Amino acid sequence: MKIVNAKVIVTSPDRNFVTLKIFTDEGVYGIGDATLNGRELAVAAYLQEHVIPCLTGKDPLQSEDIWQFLYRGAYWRRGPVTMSAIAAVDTALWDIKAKAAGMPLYQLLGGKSRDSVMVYGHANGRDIEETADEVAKYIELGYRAIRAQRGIPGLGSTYGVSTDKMFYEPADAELPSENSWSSERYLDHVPVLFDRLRDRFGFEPHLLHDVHHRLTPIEAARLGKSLEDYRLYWLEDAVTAENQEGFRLIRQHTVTPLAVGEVFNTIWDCKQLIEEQLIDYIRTTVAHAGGITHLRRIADLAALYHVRTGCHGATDLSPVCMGAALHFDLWVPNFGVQEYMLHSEKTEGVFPHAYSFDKGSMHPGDTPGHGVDIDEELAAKYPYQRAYLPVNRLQDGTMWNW
Ligand code: KDG
Ligand code: MG
Repeated sequence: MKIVNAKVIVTSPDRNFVTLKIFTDEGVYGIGDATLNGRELAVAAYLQEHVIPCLTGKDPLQSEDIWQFLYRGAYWRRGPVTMSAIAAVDTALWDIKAKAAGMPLYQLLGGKSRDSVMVYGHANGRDIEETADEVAKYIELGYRAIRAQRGIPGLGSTYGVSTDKMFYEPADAELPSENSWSSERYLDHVPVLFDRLRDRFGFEPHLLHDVHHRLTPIEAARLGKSLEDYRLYWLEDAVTAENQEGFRLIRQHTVTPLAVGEVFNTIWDCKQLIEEQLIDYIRTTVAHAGGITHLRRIADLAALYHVRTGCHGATDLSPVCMGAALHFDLWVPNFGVQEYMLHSEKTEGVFPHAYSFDKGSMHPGDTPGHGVDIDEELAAKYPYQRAYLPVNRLQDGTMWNW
């Protein structure tokens, strides 16, 4: 089998997605997600100008060698743009391989380790009661794991809180909008939310919370400690993780489980965190961390240190990534949970898929490949729209982490 052609499809059915489609001489094609929120065209250009010319003529079944060619063979390594491009190629090649074998992708990884995949949804509200009512809605839908976020009094907007609830979309402006932030206010208000949620819903539902990189290690340690009685499933991205040693301090102070990694793109970004057992869940996913080939390596390293997976699954990961991630989740022995945010109806139309949701769990489906396709005619009706994630400032105007 040979790769004869590849193309990049950029479409915006309510939000931007970049999809790579690889064609073979045997008529089988594969698709991969190359979406990097707010930087879509950088990945599209990397693929178009620097990756696609090297693919033509290669055997698509040699996905390991192609991965090594694109990673090891390149002098300039790593980074979100490069790794998203490599991920798209890798996902498309696994799709081709599984279609050629006539099997769902998870069978090629080693078969299923579970019947279905537990997913968590996002409950959010402007205040405690609104968030609690949203949690109730997710419980009603059968979710066993729910992420809860609340508005912080005195702050105009807070990460994770939206008016459109289930369809939360942070990349909402043609130029970055500005949020304002106060760690002091946030630290005072978050524990009260979880006190209320445990009081109303008991300890059965898994509750999760995302700090979105905003605290310092000592502040994160304090938050983790103050949440211990509410037994969170995880506390996510408590600090920015460039400084991996920073997690030692958090770990010394709290037994609240820690999750990190949605912005990581290689095993090197999480090596120390995993090896020193400073985290409990690794959040890397297919589209941003080098595809199935590399994600599998991260998961295998994590398994040695009791770290479980919790793949990123926000709306900016396309249904193609979601489908591939669900195959990975069904197989991976050290699975924890999968994030699931609903895509809009328009997005679902552009990406017909075999995966399904039932009472808080998902299944990738059993069609050969990863089970997600792209309707190119429909995709062409939604041209790219520039959209940025917000930026964040402290209340005195100092630039902070968003
Ligand atoms: O593009 C940024 C989003 O993917 C991110 O803000 C979502 O933190 C996020 C999450 O946990 O889903
Ligand atoms: Mg997050």
